[in-house]
Parts: sequence; C-alpha cells; structure tokens
Amino acid sequence: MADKDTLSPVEGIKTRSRHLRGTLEESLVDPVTGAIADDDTQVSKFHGIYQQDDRDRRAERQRQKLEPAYSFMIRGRLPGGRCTPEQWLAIEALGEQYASTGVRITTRQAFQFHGVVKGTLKPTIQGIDQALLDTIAACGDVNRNVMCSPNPALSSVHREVDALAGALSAHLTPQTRAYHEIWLDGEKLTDAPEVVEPIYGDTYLPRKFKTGFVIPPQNDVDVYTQDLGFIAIVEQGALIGFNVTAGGGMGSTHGDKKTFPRLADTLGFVTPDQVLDAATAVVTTQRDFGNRSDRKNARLKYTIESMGLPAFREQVETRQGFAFAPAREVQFNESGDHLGWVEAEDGVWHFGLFIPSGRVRDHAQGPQYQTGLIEIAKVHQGEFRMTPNQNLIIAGVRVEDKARVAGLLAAHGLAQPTSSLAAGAMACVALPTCALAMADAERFLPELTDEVSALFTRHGLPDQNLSMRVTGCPNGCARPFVAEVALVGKAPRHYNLYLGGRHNGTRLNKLYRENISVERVLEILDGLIASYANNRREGEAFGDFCIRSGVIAETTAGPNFHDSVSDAA
Ligand code: SRM
Ligand code: SF4
Repeated sequence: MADKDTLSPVEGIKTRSRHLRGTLEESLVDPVTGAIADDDTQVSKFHGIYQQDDRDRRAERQRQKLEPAYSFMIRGRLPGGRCTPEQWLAIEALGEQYASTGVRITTRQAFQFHGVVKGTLKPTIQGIDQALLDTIAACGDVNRNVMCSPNPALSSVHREVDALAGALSAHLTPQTRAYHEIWLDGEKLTDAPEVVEPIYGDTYLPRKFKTGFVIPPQNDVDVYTQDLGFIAIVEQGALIGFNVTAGGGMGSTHGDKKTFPRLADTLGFVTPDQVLDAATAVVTTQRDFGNRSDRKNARLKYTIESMGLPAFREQVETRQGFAFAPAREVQFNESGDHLGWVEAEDGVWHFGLFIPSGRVRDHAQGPQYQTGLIEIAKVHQGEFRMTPNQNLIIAGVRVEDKARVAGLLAAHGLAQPTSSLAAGAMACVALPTCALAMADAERFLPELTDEVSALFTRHGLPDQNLSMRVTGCPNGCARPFVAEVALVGKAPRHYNLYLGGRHNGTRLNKLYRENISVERVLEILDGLIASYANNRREGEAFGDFCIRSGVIAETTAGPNFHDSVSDAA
C-alpha cells in the first residue's frame, strides 16, 4: 500500500470531497468564471463531467486577455451501450439543445456531449435523469461504464451476459448521494455520517477501472485491454460461465518506460453466479494494493506487475472465498463490430450502422445520421445499442418491421456499406476538445483511411480488412496498441507509427517509427503494403505479416512493449 505521506494530490481532493461533493454547488453558481474550482474539476469527473476549453480558440483568447473558452464534456453511463428509442430521442434532443456538437458515441459504448456551458450543466443532467439515464461514474477513479458485446447473434446467451453486465454495473456504482443532491436537487442528509461506499471506501480507487464482458468469437470489446474482463464460455448454446481476465490497459506516456500498455492475464473460470464476488474481489484488491502516490503507475496492470500474478490471484481468491476453476479454451476471430444486417437465433434482426468516429450528425453532402436515427427511433420497436467501436446497432427489429427500417436507412443514405478499411478504423476525439491531445485523430481519420485504402487498391488489394487506429496521444482512448497499424500523436501532423498488432485484438503492437510526418507514414505504409501484396501467405493478416517478415518484433508482454524494434525495412 502507498505511504500516506506520499499520496498524490488527487487522493487529498477525494478525501476532502465528502464523498464526491467538493465545492461543486458553489462552483456552479460562481458568476465570475465559466470554470469550476480546480479541485472540483477532479470531483466532477466522478459525476461524468470534464471541464475543457476549445483548443482551437486558446491562443486567440489569450491574445484578447480573456479566460479560455471553458465548457464541459458530459459522458453518459449505459451498461452494454443499451438504450430505448425513447431514450435515444431524449439524448438527441438534449444534445441539440445544450451540446455544441450534438451526440458522439464513445469507444466504451456511451454517449458524450461536448461544449456544454456551466449554466446549462444542471438542466442537461436533469434531462438525462428524466430519460432514466445517468452519468454517475462515467469518469473518475471508479468502475466505468461496463461494456458488453452488443451484437446478439446468440440471443439467449447474449441476454444473460447483458443482464450480468447490467447487474455488475449497478453493484459497482458509487453509493454516495452527492449526484442526487448536486444535480437533481435531492434532499441533503444532515444527520449521522452516511455509511457510503462499502466497496470503494472513502477515497475510492487509486485510478480509473474498466470492465468488459465479451461473447467470443467477436472480440468487439477488446477484452484483454480491460482492467477486468469476463469472457463468456458457451457450451451447446448455453452459457456455463466466464474466463476472468485482469490487468489490461492501454495508457502510456511517450518515452516513459515505466508506463506501458498491457494485455490482461487470465485468472481462471467462474460460473455466472460467482461473477459479482469475483469482480468485488478484484476491485477491492486494487483498492487496497494499487499505487496511490503515482497516478502514472496506479492502474491495476501495474498493481499486478508489482505484486506478481500468483500473489494477486491468491489475494483475489481469498477475498472472493473460492478458488478459480481452470480457464477454458477461447477463440477470437476478429475485433471490431459486425456491421450490416444480422439475423439472431430468435428470428429478430439487428442492423450494425457504421458511424464515422461516432459523430451523430448530418453530413452536408452525405449520410444523415442525426435525422435518419431520429426518424428510425420514432418507429423502432426494439432497442439501440452503442457499440465498443463508436457505431450503433439498431437492435431487435422484428421481421415485419425490417423493410420499413431498411427504407429509412436508405432514405437517409445510411444503408450503403462502407469500405472494410474505414469500417475497421477508429480514432479518439483528440483536438479540439481533448486537453491531452498532441495531434488530430478524429479529424484526421477520413484522410488517412482514404489514403491507405488507395494504397491497398494500388497494390491489388481493394477492400482489405485492417485494424487501424489513431489517437492524439498515447493515453490510448481508441485502444490503438492492439491494432495492426496505429498512429499515435506526437505533434501536429506528426505521429508515432506502431505495427504488428493481431487483427483479433490479442497481441500488442510495437513502435516502428517515432515522430514522423503524415507523408512519411504513407511512404512507409506504401512500401510495406507492396511487400505484403507480393509476399503474404494465404489468409495472412497484415499485422501477422509484419512480424513474420521481420519488419517488427513481436511484443510478447506489456513490459517489453518499449523493447527495440527488429527492422528489416
Ligand atoms: Fe480516454 C482521458 C476520451 C476511452 C484511456 N479520455 C481521456 C479524456 C477525458 C482527456 C482528459 O483526461 O482530459 C478524453 C476526453 C476527450 C474528449 O474531448 O471527449 C478521453 N476516452 C475518451 C473517449 C471519449 C474516446 C473516444 O473517442 O470515444 C472514450 C470514452 C469512453 C467512455 O465512454 O468511457 C475513451 N480512454 C478510453 C479508452 C478505451 C477503453 O476504455 O476501452 C482508454 C484505454 C484503455 C485504458 O483505460 O487503459 C482510455 N483516457 C485514457 C487515459 C489513459 C489512462 C491510463 O491508464 O494512463 C486518459 C488520461 C488519464 O486518465 O490520465 C484518458
Ligand atoms: Fe485525448 Fe489522448 Fe484520449 Fe485521444 S487518446 S481522446 S488525445 S487523451
């Protein structure tokens, strides 16, 4: 456990916050600034709210001696990305009214609003509450939105796994009434101190914590990148339990070898009724053993590295009160989402809609995502599922309604298949809202996918499948370090290029070239794609080819992510 004297400043803020109240109520009514108090910027995260400023306007505001153009990002919490059509309409309406850029679907199956000004935070959260949704624990040092494979080809298993994801999300939600008091004008408890957080304790976790449920063979949630993962084991069509994984994570800092992305270890097998106990044991072990002095080394992945896996597993088993059974064999075919129509075993249909970087907006000369989805929501009898790759599934379309939904998709330009390359690509938000971005990601992705698509076509491989991801910095919000090709921002239009991830998200990639221009990235990819076109083995994926042909060394474990490159190019 961390020495109390060396606790990080955020630990102090959490301690003083009185279970996440801080001085948020005072900050919200302070008319002098569009910001909230410094400490409250940490506390607000636990309520799903980030203070940001428009980085495109920062320099100009500074020149005019104005405070930065402060506004807030609000993130929803929707276990498994699920909402009803009515909730979708409510989210859309709130996005239209209060957010500067409407609704955006995230890489963890939630929605975000950007550009909400301080004075409208409360009505926005109240609107979310009226839609029976919330933003509690969407950010902060707690368990975040619980992910769950959203494409229910095996519908009965899917329903069970989804229900467990929802139950675990509820189980790990902070119990403090701060959210209700501050945002929903709930009654303040003035009597004896609340017994608040049975799982988290007074200072919550040392760092953010992420959980995902996956149903093989589609590794859509990139389960090995989660702090805690549950891999569904299905025998003869029935769910028998889960392999439990722990210690995945993507975030790192350029050049700092103490930080690294890491794939989770498998702890063992549990039955469905053991899921909550196993999760509680993992979370409380991280609560008690995680590093509270250095936030860069505080994620569960570092706790496991420092304790050692056997000691960590033993600690978890003691806390959960049973030993893990041996893990079962699992097989993942691919990462990413299943797009287009798919019929489930119970005869209903699901349409996986590709939404570039999750931005639900109408394109001037193209697909009308916002209007089309509003029209579909007005008639759709099933659900919407936000996916782990920023897309949306129109789920549970009855056979008799399929033609109508298909008609609306076509009428709004949403039915056309996109290129496989664009469909497999993902970028984080980055500029202009993200305070940590060093380069564009979302705004750069269309240019990159067009260029790389053209390269594959030029070398005789049109419609190539590839997992390609871009982030504006090495925090890894689009899970770039499991992609076959990743560009991670270093400076405007300059990126680190990573190669060698596996197409099903089960191998980390490795740095190939540091801080190179976009033009140089494309030159390098041109040469590699030419070589791949000529020398690949039958069915060999690009990431595997890069390793077999000696372009890049395989990253076999997080701590050797930074080891030097074997470079035959
Ligand atoms: Fe993230 C911080 C956006 C998924 C790792 N992430 C941020 C912040 C809040 C920047 C900040 O701290 O000021 C970004 C806000 C940008 C903006 O303007 O919206 C941000 N992260 C996102 C989203 C919206 C990216 C997207 O394009 O969809 C994703 C929201 C998911 C959600 O609904 O909860 C998002 N972030 C992720 C993921 C992917 C995942 O969870 O599956 C990761 C990598 C997995 C992991 O956590 O290891 C991720 N975000 C980070 C980190 C690095 C954490 C670390 O261990 O070092 C940070 C920075 C931090 O925490 O200090 C970060
Ligand atoms: Fe921001 Fe970096 Fe996350 Fe992209 S990866 S959203 S730039 S923190």
